[in-house]
Amino acid sequence: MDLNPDSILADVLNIVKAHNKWRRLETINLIASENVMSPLAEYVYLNDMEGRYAEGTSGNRYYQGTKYIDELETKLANLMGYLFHAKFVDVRPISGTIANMAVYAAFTQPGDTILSIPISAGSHISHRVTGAPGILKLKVMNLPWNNEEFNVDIDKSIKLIKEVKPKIVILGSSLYLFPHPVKELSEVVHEVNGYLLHDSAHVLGLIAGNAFPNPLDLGADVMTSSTHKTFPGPQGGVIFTNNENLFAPIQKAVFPGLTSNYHHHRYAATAVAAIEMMKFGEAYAKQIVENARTLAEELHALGFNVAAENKGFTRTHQVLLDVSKLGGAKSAALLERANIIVSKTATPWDKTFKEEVSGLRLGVQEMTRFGMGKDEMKVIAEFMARVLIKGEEPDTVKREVIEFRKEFTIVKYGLNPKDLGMDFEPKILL
Ligand code: DSN
Repeated sequence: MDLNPDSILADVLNIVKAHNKWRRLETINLIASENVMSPLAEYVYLNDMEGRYAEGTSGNRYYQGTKYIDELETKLANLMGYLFHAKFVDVRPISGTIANMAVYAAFTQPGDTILSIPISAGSHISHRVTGAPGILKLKVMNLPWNNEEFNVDIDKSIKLIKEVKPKIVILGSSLYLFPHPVKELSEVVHEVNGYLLHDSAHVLGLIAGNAFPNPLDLGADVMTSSTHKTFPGPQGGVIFTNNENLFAPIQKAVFPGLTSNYHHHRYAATAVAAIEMMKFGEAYAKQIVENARTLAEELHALGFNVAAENKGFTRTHQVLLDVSKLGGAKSAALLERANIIVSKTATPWDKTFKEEVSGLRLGVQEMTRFGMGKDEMKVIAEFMARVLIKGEEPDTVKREVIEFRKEFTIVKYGLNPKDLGMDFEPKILL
């Protein structure tokens, strides 16, 4: 290994430049859990708060020098509370997983049972025994799932909740095509003295744009989320509730429980993203859902096996393809060679998915943010069919993808420093 610091430094910079060029300018990114920030959010993301500590809560810190962090944290919590109809908001969790873990830590004891949807139906790892609940020694049981409805089976779930009396029932998932039955389950969860937690990580931007029902309005006790999927902020986490009694233990679990620094430099960029959602959220969310629906229809017309045809394919940013013939991993790898970035996923009908999964999960939020509409979804579907159905050489398609992508490099539905009269445009390293 070359240990010359100058050549390592050159390598580091080159790796970053290559990544930025490839993922920002040359690929069609359909990873459903990612997004790009606006130029203004990226500009304010780099700030001195990055290196500071502010353990505690606003106005009640264990450190000096936090007056502006206090002000910003409070402002961001208020903004997010307004946007998502929550009286109490904790913006300190550094990720969605930490947000979920804080909720479990606040309301469960080792040995307690929680219910979440099956991993094959798209549950997040932080809802499962292999993740945070396992670390906290919780027992995790599956909510019954209905493949036809592509949703939680309501009647069977009500029966199970009555039998098991779980401490927490988690709805919301990483593969998320249709709203889960929050209203239908919350009543019975409350009857057995449990809490309904909705993980809104994937759909937060859609909720902000009124394109997806707000779980807090429908009876969820707590809503957790990350802040960087359809909601186009920096990577981070957040917890919402309207119940003051629940908020205090949640806050305690976040600190001193699970975090010591909160990566405060992301607060300003998260606030910019929230303001962008207030200004442009409706148009953005509507376009995302239309694009996802169009992509699903086009893929179906080109011969793909698209999930949930009987339900109109999707009501979110996501589309699920069953590519069991080729396999999820192989299909995703072929598409990557064509500069189309997707994630393989289990499907609810996969019997075993440890070795091979049969699905591809697609998300259109990032390409929508770069200004793509229904016409572009048709082009993307055609690119995918050429690689996966017609068996065309991915390198040939890749050249066309790079050309196609050149027209879509400016973030829409977002703010730019120029909008505020600043006469420059921040640029990532290229
Ligand atoms: N695992 C991520 C996803 O892709 O959905 C979320 O953390």
